Parts: sequence; structure tokens; C-alpha cells
Amino acid sequence: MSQQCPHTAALTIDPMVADLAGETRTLCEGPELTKIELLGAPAWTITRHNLARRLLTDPRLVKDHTRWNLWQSGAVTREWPLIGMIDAGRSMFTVDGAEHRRLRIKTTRALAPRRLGELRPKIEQFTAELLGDLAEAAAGGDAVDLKQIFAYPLPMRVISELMGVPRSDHTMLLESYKKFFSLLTPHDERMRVYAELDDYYTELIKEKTAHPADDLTSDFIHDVAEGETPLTEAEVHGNLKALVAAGHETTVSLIITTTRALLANPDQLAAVRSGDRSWEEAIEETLRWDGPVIHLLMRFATEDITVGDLTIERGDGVVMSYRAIGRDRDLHGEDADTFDLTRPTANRNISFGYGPHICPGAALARLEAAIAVPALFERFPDIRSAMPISELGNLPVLTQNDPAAFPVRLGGA
Ligand code: PLO
Repeated sequence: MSQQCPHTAALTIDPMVADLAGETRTLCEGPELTKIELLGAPAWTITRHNLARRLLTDPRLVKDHTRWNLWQSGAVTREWPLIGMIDAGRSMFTVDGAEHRRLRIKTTRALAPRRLGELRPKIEQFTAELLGDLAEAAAGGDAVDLKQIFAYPLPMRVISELMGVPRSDHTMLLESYKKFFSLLTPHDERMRVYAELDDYYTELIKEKTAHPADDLTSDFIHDVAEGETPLTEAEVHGNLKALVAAGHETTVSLIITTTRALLANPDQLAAVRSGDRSWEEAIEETLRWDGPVIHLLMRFATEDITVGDLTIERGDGVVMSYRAIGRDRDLHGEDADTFDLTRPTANRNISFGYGPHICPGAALARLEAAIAVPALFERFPDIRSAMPISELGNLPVLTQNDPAAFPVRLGGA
């Protein structure tokens, strides 16, 4: 595989995520534009807030992976374990420009803050149900996995409510996405998972075509306004799979990491409980400091782009290292590595992205966390980690901040 710059060695991103803190530190201490290697594929990554904002609004960078020199040369193929992150079908996630707006408009509207009021009672209901499951699992006094029982099922229920995915399919979907993201999944199995998910969504679209319901999938298919070009079946398919994947995986992470940050910092938890600080501030600082996305794959240069004395060449791939970006000292200060609810710049994080592709589900994600996390602390005021928090590791997932588990104790002493 070609190496564009023989002078600087690329930093190999570890797919097993054995030392996330070390990797983030290296990126933060390195240049704003850093050469990395992703499972054999060289790419650039952006490690600073200002450069990220500049490039995320630069139309010379696009999501279409057929522009990638390594794709064009055949150096990267469907065999590459991260291929599903970029060769993801035609959707709001993979298309730019005027077509992007067309693909995205219904979703931005459906997920606008004023529309979320309709989802709130559902989120509260699911939260209450899952808190009941937690209580039951902890009844014997044993430690329970907050991820498995509480954080993991909740966002899937919420996004499914919006998209019209039946409850009976949640277990299958969660299992499939686990294999989709894990870099320990063997190639053949990964290909099977891609195909099964694609078939699943094709069937769901058939069902919603024949029997429209009150959900966004049905709106994609049936709700076409005057003068609007309807979404093709491939576009409905791409959007649907993007929304289900993005809508659950990332929010599981946010619920766990916010809870974990507060349990690791009892003084700050106390400040939230006393009302000196808000749950929203805790969520925002978590998004900055321990957010759901580590590396976002990927954009491709349609022309040479100059950054300082370096050039991103036409065809090069560009990653956004959001974890490093959230810890940019130039913006957040010398203590950017600490979780601090009084940080004045916390809400300037771009952990939901920036520019035309900024996450359309950001308000929903914040709402889910703002319901789930306080409800958890209210129901179980004595909750504490059952393990030293510094020993909690991530799954072998390169792009996502995906805690393997979070064992907690819920009872009294
Ligand atoms: C997941 C597989 C789907 O088939 C296509 C898809 C679309 C949107 C992507 C998602 C995948 C992975 C997680 C992503 C999401 C958009 C936001 C989310 C990247 C590739 C983030 C930022 O983690």
C-alpha cells in the first residue's frame, strides 16, 4: 500500500484499543494533521478543533469512497475490516451537496428539538422499564452490568420507535451491530452480517411500503411534498440503516460514559445532585472529554488541499479524531484532559460534528442521556462502580468509544 510521505512514519491506530489514553495523548501532542494507518490503509487524521471546523466546511472533501485513491487502485477492497464504515450505501451519511440536503431534510425535521416532545414520554417509559430490570438483576446484591441491562437496550428502543422497527427484532439487530463494529469478527462473518442487515432493511421497507405506519421510514417512502423528488428505494434503505446504526450505538456509549465520569468524580456528582451544576452540563462535558466517537471515517479529497506546509493530495482519505479534538488545549485549556463541569468551553465541543453533516440526532441523543442518567441516580442513589473505573476497557472497536461493560453495585452498603 502506497505511503504518500516517506519522511514521517504513520501512527498505527490500534484496532484492539489496548491503550486509548496513550493513543489520544500521542494524537494531542502530535501535529494538527497527522499521518495514521488504519488496518494497513494510510490516511490523514485531524486532531485539532479549528482545523476540523475548517475542513468540515470545505467542499473539496467528500464522503464518496469511490474518490479514495486506495479504493481506485484496488489496495483497499471489501476485505478491509472497516469497509462498512465508508461503503455504506447511498444515504445522508455518504452523499454531499444539494443531494445531501434532499436526503437529509425529513430527518432533520423529524429530529428537530420541537418534535422531540413527542418522543419524551416514550423515552421516560423505556427508562422506567429498564430501571426495573436493573433492580431485578441486582436483587441478590451482586454487581450488575449497567451496559448490558440498562444502557444497551434503551437507545435501540428509542430509535426503533422513531423508525418503526418492531421490538421483536431488537436482539437480532443489537447482536448484528456488535459483530459489525468488532474487529475480532472474522471476515466471512462480517460479510454475512452486512448482507443480513441489508436484507433485513429491504424487508422492512417492503412492509412499510405495503402498510404505512406513523414512523419516519414510512414518511421516507410515502410522504412526498409537491415539487419534491421522492427518495429512491436505495436511498430509503441507506437512510434507514444509517439512522438505526447511528441512533443506537453512539447513545449507549454516552449513557455509560456520563454515568462513569460522575461516579469517578464524586465531588462533581455532588454538585449536580445539589443543583449547583446541571445534568446537561455533565452530559456536555462528557461529550467533549469521553464522547461516543473516537475516529470518524472518512472523507476524501477531490483536489489537493494545503494545510500549513503539508498537502492532502487528491484522493487521500481524511479522518476526524474527535476524541483528540475534544481535548484540544488551544481551545479547552491546559487541563483539557480533566473532566470538569465548570469548564467554560465544554459546550463548544464538536463531538456531534460540524458543517453540513453535523449529527441530525444530536438533540435526541442529549435528551436520551438527560432522561436516563438522572433517572438512574434517582432510582439508585447508592450506585457505585464495582471495579476501579480506570480498569474498565473498551471493545476492539477502532472508531467508536465502546466500553466493554460497566459493572456497578446498586444497593446500600
Ligand atoms: C453503520 C453501518 C450502516 O450500514 C451504515 C452507517 C451509517 C451511519 C454511520 C454508521 C454506519 C456507523 C456509526 C456512525 C454512523 C453515522 C454517525 C455514527 C459513523 C457506517 C458515528 C459518528 O459514530
